[in-house]
Amino acid sequence: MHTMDTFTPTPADRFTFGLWTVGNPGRDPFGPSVRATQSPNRIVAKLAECGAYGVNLHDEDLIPFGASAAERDRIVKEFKGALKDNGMVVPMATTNLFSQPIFKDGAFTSNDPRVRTFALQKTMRAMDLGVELGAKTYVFWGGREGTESDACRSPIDAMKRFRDAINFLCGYVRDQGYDLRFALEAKPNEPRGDIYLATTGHMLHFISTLDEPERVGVNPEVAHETMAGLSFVHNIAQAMEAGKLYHIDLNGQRIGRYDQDLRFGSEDLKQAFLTVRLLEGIPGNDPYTGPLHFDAHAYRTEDDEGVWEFAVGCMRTYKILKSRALAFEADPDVQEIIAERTDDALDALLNGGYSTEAAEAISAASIDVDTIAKKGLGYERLDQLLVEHMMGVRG
Ligand code: GLT
Ligand code: MN
Ligand code: MN
Repeated sequence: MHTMDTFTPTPADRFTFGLWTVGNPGRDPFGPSVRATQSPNRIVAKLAECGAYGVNLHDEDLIPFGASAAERDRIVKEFKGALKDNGMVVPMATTNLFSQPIFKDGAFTSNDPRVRTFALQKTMRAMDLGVELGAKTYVFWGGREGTESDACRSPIDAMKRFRDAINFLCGYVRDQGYDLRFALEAKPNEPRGDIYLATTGHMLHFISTLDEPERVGVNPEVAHETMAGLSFVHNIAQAMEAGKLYHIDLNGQRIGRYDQDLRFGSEDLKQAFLTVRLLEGIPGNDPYTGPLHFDAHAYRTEDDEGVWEFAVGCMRTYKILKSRALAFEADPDVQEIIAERTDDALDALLNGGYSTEAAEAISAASIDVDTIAKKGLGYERLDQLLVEHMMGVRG
């Protein structure tokens, strides 16, 4: 399909896709499927052919809702065979707590204790499945944990119920001795009018209120933070700095729209460039070393061939942006502008924390306010260099 070059994806790049992503048949609220439903085993083989490292899944992506134990075991056995034959792994698993009608008013936050019980039951079974397939990360996306009318329940009770569920499931994982971390995925709205814990920042605080906060991190998605009009780079930076970026959902999105889940880098290329730069640790931070997951799908205009063009496109764009980011960082003109302005005495003071002596020294420091205020910072030049590197005319 593509000629091999330095941007051809390989398993060493750690790229993953959900079964639901490349398996998306193009159904939307206005029309039915336009592509055939693919078997999970075919998806595994095709992804391997494209150079992906692994595949992620919801319980129901693999095992139809209501399947018998015998049917489940047969499907799992065949799926494991497909993984082995194609050298693919399952790094992440999750539960579908949004499709079945019983979850129409949420799962863990539902007012009905029977729904909450069923949600825990389904999640424990899906965790067993994920662990059996080798998953090390378990994602929680609260798809229907939200409201159209907040008169239906106290949002304070919703927080408590969500916390109780995550605490309970941490207990289950401990009890089973599973090596599994949780990654919470935020989204501001859709399919509900408002979804609880709307952004990655909300999730980060929520995690600090859990019984076992070390087990739990975040799974930020480009589209979801962009829908809320937020900077994806700032979101992941906060998560990385807190040691909480346990997983990531890469895709493309334009602000103010429904959840588009477009091919990575197909919108807001500058944000995508800065995202890759940060994930790879290019400015000097600790890199993100987990799987690079694309939670996206092909346009509804596409046939099967277009789906695999889409998948390869996500991965190639990531690799191309990485090489562009390295070239940008190595450019002396760039370095000259971003080089940290240092002052050994002031730096020591600022990094030393509070003491009475430091307060006195800071009070006494003489700062040339006018000179500093007058000087331009060169960020127009810096951003133009960034754009030129992205467009491939430098480096
Ligand atoms: C669903 C959602 C995604 C989540 C998936 C995990 S399912 O497609 O739109 O953002 O990451 O449940
Ligand atoms: Mn997602
Ligand atoms: Mn999305």
